Amino acid sequence: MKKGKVKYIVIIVILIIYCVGMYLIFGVSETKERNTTTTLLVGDSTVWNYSSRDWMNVTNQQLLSDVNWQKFKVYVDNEYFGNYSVWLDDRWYLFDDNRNAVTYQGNLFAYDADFDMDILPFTTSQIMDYTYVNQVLKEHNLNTDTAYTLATQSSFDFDKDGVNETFYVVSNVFAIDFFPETYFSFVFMVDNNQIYMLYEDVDKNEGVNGCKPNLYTVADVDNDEQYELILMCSRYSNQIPVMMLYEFRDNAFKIAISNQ
Ligand SMILES: [Ca+2]
Ligand SMILES: [Ca+2]
Repeated sequence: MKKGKVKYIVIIVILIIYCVGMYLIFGVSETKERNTTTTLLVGDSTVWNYSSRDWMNVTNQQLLSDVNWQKFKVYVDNEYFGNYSVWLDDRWYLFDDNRNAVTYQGNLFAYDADFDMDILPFTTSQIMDYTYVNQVLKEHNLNTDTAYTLATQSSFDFDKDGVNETFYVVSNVFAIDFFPETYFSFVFMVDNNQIYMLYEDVDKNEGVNGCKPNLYTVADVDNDEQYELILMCSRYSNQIPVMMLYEFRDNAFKIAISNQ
């Protein structure tokens, strides 16, 4: 074989190895993420679409009505409820395969995706130990001797390291039997004695301003093996609640998408 030809073959072989290597390093994970698409129904006023690593808040009437009669995996209060066709009016209505209406009561979370979503059930209880809550209040120059309209905690293994993190939700908005000068709402996670803030809102209290937060759903909505967290913040009366999807990245919670 001529020397020049050998050189040529060696270069081609190196190029092929390089291309295969690059595909294995970057291509496989890219393909997995690209293929992940999902539509989420969160409560009655929020539809989120995830595709090509991008979130979209679906508000367009045409796109919303396209969802009608599509089949979703439905969860109510974070418990699996069934596979139903959905139909939107003043709220989501559910129908079985014979188009019989199925009634439900509670917080609706439903998804249509090309993967089985990991949804983490959790329970909520009243806060017993206010150490971290008091720390947050002090950091915001708020009096720790305060009344609450909401003070709950939930513990679950958010980062999958085998140890539970605790999520605290406290607020004094919409008080009836007391009238604080300043209202506050905080949602934070405590992991290893560290506080990680999700939601903080402090302002002058006018009785009906601000919103009352609560943990809505914990699920791996994009199938990357890390949980995301949906927070609902209810506003006064029948105004549409604020829905926010949080992801935990670079040691902090960030909002990936919100409904407003
Ligand atoms: Ca953990
Ligand atoms: Ca995820």
